[in-house]
Amino acid sequence: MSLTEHFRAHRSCTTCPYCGVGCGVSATVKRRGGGETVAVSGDEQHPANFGRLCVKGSALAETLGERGRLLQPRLHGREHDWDSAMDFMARQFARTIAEHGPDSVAFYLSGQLLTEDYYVANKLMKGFIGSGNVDTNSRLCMSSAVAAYKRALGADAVPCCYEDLEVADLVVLVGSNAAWTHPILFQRMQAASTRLVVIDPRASATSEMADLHLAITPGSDAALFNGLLNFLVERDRLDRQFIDLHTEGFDEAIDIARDWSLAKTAAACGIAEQQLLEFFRLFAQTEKTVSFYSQGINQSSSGTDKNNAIINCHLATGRIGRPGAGPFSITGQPNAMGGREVGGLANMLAAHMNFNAGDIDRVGRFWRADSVAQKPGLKAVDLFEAVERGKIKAIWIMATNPAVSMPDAARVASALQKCPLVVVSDCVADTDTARCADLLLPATTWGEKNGTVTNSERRISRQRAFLTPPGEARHDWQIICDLAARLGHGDQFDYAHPVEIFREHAALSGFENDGSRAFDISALAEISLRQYDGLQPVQWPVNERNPTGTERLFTEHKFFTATGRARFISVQPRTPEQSRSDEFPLWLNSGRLRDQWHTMTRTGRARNLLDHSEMPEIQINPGDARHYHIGDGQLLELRSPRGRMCGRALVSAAQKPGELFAPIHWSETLAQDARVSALAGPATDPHSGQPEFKQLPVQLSPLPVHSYATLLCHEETAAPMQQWLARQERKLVHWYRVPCEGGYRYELALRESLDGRALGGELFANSGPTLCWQQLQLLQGQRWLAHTQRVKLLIFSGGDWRTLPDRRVLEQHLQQPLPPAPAQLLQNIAPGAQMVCSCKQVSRQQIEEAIAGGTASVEALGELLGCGTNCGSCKPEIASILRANTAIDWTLGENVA
Ligand SMILES: Nc1nc2c(c(=O)[nH]1)N[C@H]1C(S)=C(S)[C@@H](COP(=O)(O)OP(=O)(O)OC[C@H]3O[C@@H](n4cnc5c(=O)[nH]c(N)nc54)[C@H](O)[C@@H]3O)O[C@H]1N2
Ligand SMILES: Nc1nc2c(c(=O)[nH]1)N[C@H]1C(S)=C(S)[C@@H](COP(=O)(O)OP(=O)(O)OC[C@H]3O[C@@H](n4cnc5c(=O)[nH]c(N)nc54)[C@H](O)[C@@H]3O)O[C@H]1N2
Ligand code: SF4
Ligand SMILES: [Mo]
Repeated sequence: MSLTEHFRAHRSCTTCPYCGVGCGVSATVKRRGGGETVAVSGDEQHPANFGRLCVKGSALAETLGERGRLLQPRLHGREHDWDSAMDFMARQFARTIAEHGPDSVAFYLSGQLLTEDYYVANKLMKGFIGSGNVDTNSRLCMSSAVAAYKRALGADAVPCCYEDLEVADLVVLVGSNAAWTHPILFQRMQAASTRLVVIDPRASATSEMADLHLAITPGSDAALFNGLLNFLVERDRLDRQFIDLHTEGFDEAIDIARDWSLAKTAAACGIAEQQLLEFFRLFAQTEKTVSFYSQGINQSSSGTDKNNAIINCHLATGRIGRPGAGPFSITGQPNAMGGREVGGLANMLAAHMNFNAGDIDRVGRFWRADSVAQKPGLKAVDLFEAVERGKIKAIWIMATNPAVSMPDAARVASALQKCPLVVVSDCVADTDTARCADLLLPATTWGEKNGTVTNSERRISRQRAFLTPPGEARHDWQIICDLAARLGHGDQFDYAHPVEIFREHAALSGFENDGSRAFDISALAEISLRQYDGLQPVQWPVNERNPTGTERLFTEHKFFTATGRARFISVQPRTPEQSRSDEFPLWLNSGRLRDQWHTMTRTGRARNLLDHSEMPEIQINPGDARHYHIGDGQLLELRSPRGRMCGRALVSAAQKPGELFAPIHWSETLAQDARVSALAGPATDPHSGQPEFKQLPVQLSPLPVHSYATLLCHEETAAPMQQWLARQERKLVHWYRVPCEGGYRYELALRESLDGRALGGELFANSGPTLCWQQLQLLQGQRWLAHTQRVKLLIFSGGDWRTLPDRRVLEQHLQQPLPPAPAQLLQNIAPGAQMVCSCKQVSRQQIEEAIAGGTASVEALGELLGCGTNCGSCKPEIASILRANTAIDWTLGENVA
């Protein structure tokens, strides 16, 4: 065998499957002997990231591999071949539709599907089954931004591009923690030295780097931007010509905004007038201003209005369609934008067309479909309510985990459990939603899939396959077309390759368009397979007028409204629908952590990514912590009118008094009672149907714990361990687990002392006499080791979880052979360190020691320890450790409120 045959490396360019920045990734697969290794790096040619990747993107290779993957269809828990699984599904769907009509079935999709997957799913339901019941997790994410753009600009069209963030002199980040959630864009702003204002009730990694941080009262953004509009009028900082020539509705909007004096706005927002004035002046003076907004704005019962309140200020100053200026809604998921293009939301039809007679007829002719849905379908919250009420009797969920991410998550899970047919397509075998499924279908995922995604700046990029799908996993588009064929629509779903779907999608976008619809990629309608495979990232519209794509929209100030003018929307600010009370006196805010993606089915596989935070932590202000007698690490229970969740306290001055913050990432598969969305009620925005997630009224109580235990077991012991946990309601206060190399680490909080020997006995009930035991009694607690030739179980218990041994060291024992004297494994191991830099594995303690030793800047710490020198995502935290002695003064906010 020659050396080249033995060792082959193949490099391909693709796109990151996480956030809406849409970074280009270069993946190199090395085939050595029988095995494959993958290395990823940033694609230097890609205009989103020019070679950089954040911590999640950098760890992509560690998330690959077969562990935990769903490899074969499973019907009612038993493995089946594809043919019988699909046959079952088609018969059930056909029967349900025949008996109860098309609206008795639904698809619930995801902004993580590729455009080609999304297109065929939408076409099947809206064109051929004949129901509008296709909704997507983008409802929880972008739908208010969509509704607001449509109201103001006449189309769901993001005006800006990434370069605007560098050209701008001021970027106002509203309800965005971009340093963690859109890290590469944030780094681009930082590199360009753009001035930053952050509007967010809490301090975050983003506000840490800002020139000005307005820690407003939760939910008060519309008041803030009405106040700004009023200020612009009062100080005559308007672009009168732009308003006269290119907009409508200004007078009405101003009539309401005029009420919002500086004093009234400051009071509503809970900040000092002086601080507000500083922001207003900065905005008024700076022509090149981009407003960059995300879930702090969208996830609200008045999110559409909040979006419009921001857009109003841009219209009033003519700051749209110009380099370095515009209202920039930033998308969350890698293909949230692609989903909007194909009509993935229940109230859109396809290719930016709506449910009006003309569009319905047009789409029907194009698809050669005579049963096109005549009306919008149910939006996510209503859709799952319809499942609960038995109106929807068959639902197919693809690439999303609603039993974790939907408001009232526990109720959604039980609605699914009652539903006659639940089909779930996922790449992962065990998710909260998969546990509710009748039929599980194994999907391919990143690295195996082939198609396109569109990022936040309307840029279409290719995801390219470089790995062979494991087991019997199939592409989502293939599974959808298979169902279509079995339902009798084979002719219209006869695609051999995603390029054929893409061509059709592109052709539909241009079909009878004539400039009436923003989304138009008709220039790509005849793309060859070779051109598709070589497609360079391109921003839509891509049509006859703009054959190489379009950086910015609205440069000629022509909008997609009937009059061609942009619309001011009169906004009457509203407070959150779910309100605080004596019984539920605290606000719970929720959002993302730096190193995890959503429900952790993928990032949770990269062990290094769990170092930053491995358990659900509830952030609480030090004053509140004192009031409730809570210390750092104390186990807490939160209750809302809807549900409950548990987590450990993280006492932090970043939170204002009366406000808590919890991460969205943990699910019931990873921890007990850890779903933050279980606390959310069904309050939604009236225009978009987007749920109110960011302001939930809760009560808090510390949970008494008698002792803690850390338990390490191999993969094969995990199932009996889960069963044991399920039986411990009386003894167990809380558990969570960390997937690690070769097995799991469980962290238990107990009402009594743990009898490790009894637990081990249950887990190894069938091991018989081959099981050996070691036991060690220490002052701090007890330790056990149970082992056979093949497996080990290590248990360490004690009264304080932080004094238990370093978990990293313990985890290594799972992979190593037993030492000659096995009891050695139980000897003293020091407690562990908290990692700040995941890439270079630098801990908080190391950084603090270096600071104490005189190292005084982020750069110098990087030189000394390496922290922050790879992806840079941890730089804001290093800066905050540096500034740790300057406490944040929230007292002002408290007084005003
Ligand atoms: N690391 C990581 N990155 C991600 C994701 C992930 O899971 N992990 N998910 C991606 C997805 S799908 C999305 S949608 C984006 C979301 O990106 P972001 O919207 O940036 O993320 P969040 O953490 O949900 O919320 C942002 C901020 O809104 C603030 N906020 C809460 N209430 C209010 C309010 O009333 N007013 C204002 N002004 N702010 C408020 C919160 O305190 C929080 O800091 O992130 C994307 N990027
Ligand atoms: N309280 C609260 N709740 C929230 C939010 C919040 O801020 N606060 N944010 C909301 C937002 S913005 C979002 S976007 C949602 C996200 O919430 P979800 O969409 O529910 O979360 P994910 O974990 O991304 O779910 C994606 C699933 O698809 C699977 N998957 C990955 N790739 C593929 C593929 O190619 N094909 C298939 N078939 N499956 C695949 C993954 O394994 C995973 O199970 O959460 C929402 N919920
Ligand atoms: S910023 Fe990070 S998560 Fe987002 S696309 Fe780029 S590498 Fe992926
Ligand atoms: Mo999202």
